[in-house]
Amino acid sequence: MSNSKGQILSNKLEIPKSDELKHPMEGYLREERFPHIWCSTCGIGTVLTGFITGLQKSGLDREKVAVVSGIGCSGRAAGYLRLDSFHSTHGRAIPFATGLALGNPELKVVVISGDGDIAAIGGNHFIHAARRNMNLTVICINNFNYAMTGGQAGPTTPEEANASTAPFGCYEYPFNLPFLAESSGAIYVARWTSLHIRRVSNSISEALLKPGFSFIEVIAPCPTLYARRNRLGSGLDLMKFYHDSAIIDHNADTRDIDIGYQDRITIGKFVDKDKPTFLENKDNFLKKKLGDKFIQYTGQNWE
Ligand SMILES: Cc1ncc(C[n+]2csc(CCOP(=O)(O)OP(=O)(O)O)c2C)c(N)n1
Ligand code: SF4
Ligand SMILES: [Mg+2]
Repeated sequence: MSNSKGQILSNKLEIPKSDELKHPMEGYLREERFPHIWCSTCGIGTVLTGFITGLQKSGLDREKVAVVSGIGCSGRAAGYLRLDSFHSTHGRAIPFATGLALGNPELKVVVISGDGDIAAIGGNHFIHAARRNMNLTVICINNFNYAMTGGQAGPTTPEEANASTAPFGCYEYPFNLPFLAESSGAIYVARWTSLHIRRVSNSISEALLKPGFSFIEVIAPCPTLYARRNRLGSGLDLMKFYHDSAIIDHNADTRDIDIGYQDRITIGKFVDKDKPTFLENKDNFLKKKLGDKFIQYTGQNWE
């Protein structure tokens, strides 16, 4: 692969020694792709930083971690990470990630993408990956709109919020993503805002170490479209709003944590349980059915 200047870009994970680091994130970002596309005070970069910190804290071997994104401003996350990362098509990050996780069960596969990508066009894949308890960590950056394509209303846009396709305000009922994830079968469900970045990174590190379908929603500012159309100010103003209106309640019932327009935001870790993953379940089931004829798939013996 080469960049626009014809320089060869390597996917090889050349990690600088700690005393040579200019920055703690160095080695985790594809600096040759900078400047990034994100607007000033957009929340996506903060979530990316939270992910890198969470990955470092988890102690996982980065050569065994893959990151997949779909399309959108949030969908650019994978492309900036110096990991095995893939920028897939809109709504198809979860099926792409499912293929990776099944093809190589040794990998920890992470999806980082937007609310539109995961809950609108990709909603079907989301509920079925959770139902099957696929071994994936899904991080959804929820900025309440389809930002990249001009600020259209999507399935998480709160009622009353203005969007380019809802000039008088949105009148659809939005998804409550933690409830959707839990009721579909996720074994780990949390919601944070980009202000609560230490909690974001701790949660990511915890989720990465849990086998099965884990889901983390991070509410993040989109100052250029969502905030501008709703006259909510800059990303910094939205961070102040998160400070004043987010309530941490780990015991909250996910059925009760809908997000209203500029209303309180309940955050916390709501679900943390253990259940056999899709592959464990399949192996146990087929072992029982086939006895000695059963050959376990390891990702190495498919031929
Ligand atoms: C199949 C298909 N349909 C529609 C689009 C246009 N499209 C690109 S990004 C996007 C929405 C992105 O919204 P979200 O996932 O919330 O990401 P954000 O930009 O808000 O971070 C849409 C509709 C596309 N690229 N492909
Ligand atoms: S349009 Fe919104 S989501 Fe996209 S980069 Fe700008 S601020 Fe971020
Ligand atoms: Mg969005």
